[in-house]
Amino acid sequence: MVLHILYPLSFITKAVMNFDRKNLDNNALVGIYRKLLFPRVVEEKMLVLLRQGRIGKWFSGIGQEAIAVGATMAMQAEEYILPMHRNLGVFTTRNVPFERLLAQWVGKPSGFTKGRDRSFHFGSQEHKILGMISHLGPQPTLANGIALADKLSQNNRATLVFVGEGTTSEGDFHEALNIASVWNLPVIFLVENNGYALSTPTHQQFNCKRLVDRAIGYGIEGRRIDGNNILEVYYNINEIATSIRKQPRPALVECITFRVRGHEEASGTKYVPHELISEWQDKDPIRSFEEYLVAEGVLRRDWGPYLRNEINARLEPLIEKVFAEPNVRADVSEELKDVYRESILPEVTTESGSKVLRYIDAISAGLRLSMQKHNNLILMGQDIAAYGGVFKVTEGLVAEFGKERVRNTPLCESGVVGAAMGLALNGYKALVEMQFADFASSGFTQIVNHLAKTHYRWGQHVDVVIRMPAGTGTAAGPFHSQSNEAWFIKTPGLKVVYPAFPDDAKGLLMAAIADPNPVMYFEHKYLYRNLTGEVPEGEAYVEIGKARVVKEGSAATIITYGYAVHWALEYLARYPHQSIELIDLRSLQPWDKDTVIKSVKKTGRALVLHEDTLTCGFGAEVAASIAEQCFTYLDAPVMRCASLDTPVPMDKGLEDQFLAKSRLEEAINTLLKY
Ligand SMILES: Cc1ncc(C[n+]2csc(CCOP(=O)(O)OP(=O)(O)O)c2C)c(N)n1
Ligand SMILES: [Mg+2]
Repeated sequence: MVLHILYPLSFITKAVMNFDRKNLDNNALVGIYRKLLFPRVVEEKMLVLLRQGRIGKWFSGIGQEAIAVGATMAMQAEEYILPMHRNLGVFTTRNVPFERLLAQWVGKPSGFTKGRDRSFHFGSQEHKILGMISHLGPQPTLANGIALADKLSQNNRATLVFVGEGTTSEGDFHEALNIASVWNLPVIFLVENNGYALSTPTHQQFNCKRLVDRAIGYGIEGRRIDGNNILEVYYNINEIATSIRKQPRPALVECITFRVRGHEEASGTKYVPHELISEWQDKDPIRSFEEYLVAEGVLRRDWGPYLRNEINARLEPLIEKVFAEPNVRADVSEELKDVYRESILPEVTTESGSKVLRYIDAISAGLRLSMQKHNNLILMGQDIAAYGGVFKVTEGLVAEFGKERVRNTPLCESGVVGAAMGLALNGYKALVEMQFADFASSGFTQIVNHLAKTHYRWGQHVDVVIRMPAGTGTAAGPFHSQSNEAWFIKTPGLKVVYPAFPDDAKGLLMAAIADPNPVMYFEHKYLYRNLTGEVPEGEAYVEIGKARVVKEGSAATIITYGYAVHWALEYLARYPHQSIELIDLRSLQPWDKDTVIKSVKKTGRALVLHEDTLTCGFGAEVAASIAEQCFTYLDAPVMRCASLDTPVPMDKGLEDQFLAKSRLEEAINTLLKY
């Protein structure tokens, strides 16, 4: 029969919904019943408010409550839970006050995101709950970082993360299972298989017989359980959590349930066979449990309605209180302030000498000192431990700091950036080495949506640095040579730095690591071994957001950064009589507008130069700012000199032609002669 192919109903039928109380006494069972009932009554209330137009969207978890409630009950209060959009029961079981939840859903100030994000898109450190972002898949990768932090702290804790069965098709889910398995992380990956992902039934979503069999491929334990049986959920999660606290390792639990309402209320259930819905309504987790409790003599039949009334009476005044709360005040400065956590540079009290170092050695020195200074700093990346990284930046660090802190990762970027974020959410600092900056595209959502937006959304800082070996000069072609800083500069919430000299390489790296915000740290591969300079020997910090005037001049200003600073220096060395001011921006987000504007007002001519391609490169932003703020001071149009709008070619001759450097002299001449 078609329905049975669609969904293995035979797995759970009314007859096999067996509740086994084990040694739970009557009080405990009633307590569980209350916990199970509460989110149902809240949701029913929300459906009324939705119909009244008082709330917007609603993603219903009706009929699935036993999973969120049962699993949450099995976790200890100090253990993190990472729920999804149907898991109200996690929040209510963790005693998050209903009025704060409602305030969150309707965007009031007493919610969790100051009206900046909706529904369950928030976290609460107080309740050890880390909410999802819309992209769904990243959620399990965070759990790995959280669990890694717990494992490193040796505090015998487990982490629980929820995913829908549709979400298991996302790459992040697979990266997360793989990392958790390889690193033996105490994470319970709970798949809530409710038959549908929006309108997509499971047979269009995956082609394995049972989703739980994925566990075999990752070498971890898997269990498939009845997600509508609260005691079964509770006992299974409890058993796994107890075991993995002692012997850290992941487990995959597939909870079978059904989404009896629409994906969200507005989308309806037309595409779901009615028989399926009514069959699953018969297996309603609350009604089934009620029946069991009545049969056991634990609950009087009239108790259910009584308790519902009691909860409703409690909710009513709270609802009115929340709706009476004034709306969030729109305040530009408050909005901008919350994009980043405030950052204060550490003070350096001891004077140290300096030493001539190669650019690459300055980065390594900054890393080593930061590892010594922050004993909660974890380095992660492909081949960074014994091998020392493909460029040998981390050579020797594993011997000094051990493989727990200098971690080789499997070949996956998204999962690792997610783990870095999880570490940061659980009290650590994390630094990820991208093997090449180009590969950051494989972790893009994590960087631009997860790392970048979290502080603004719910006030949680994300203490992660990503090292980005970037740029040309090594004839490495389109996928190992890109200058992709512009992808990140335009994303509010990220800081972006790009040192051009060894001392800045060390100082900016140490500042990035000290900074509580996510920082993209670009390092130029060609400069690694082709540039030396004086570098302070001890701790050194270069303030993020401050440019360096490399050379003073009066006839024009060149504003640049990274490798291109050296092209400008070469030019100036060739034409020493020209009085050109050279500014190395060093930081691209935030960037030092004041220094640039001051210089251009003085010289009246500006050329923005970079290795990145022209269109929408950072030069466009700098040029626009100069045009806006220096218009009446300019003796020539603001000019840009950038690389060709093509992918980076491999052949040396083609690469030379591609690079802005080949057009620099002509650009300066045009600017000066204008
Ligand atoms: C990356 C991404 N793609 C698509 C969506 C749209 N979307 C939101 S929820 C959802 C279905 C999720 O299904 P599942 O994981 O089974 O969870 P369920 O809604 O059934 O609880 C989809 C497709 C999204 N939010 N993010
Ligand atoms: Mg689903």
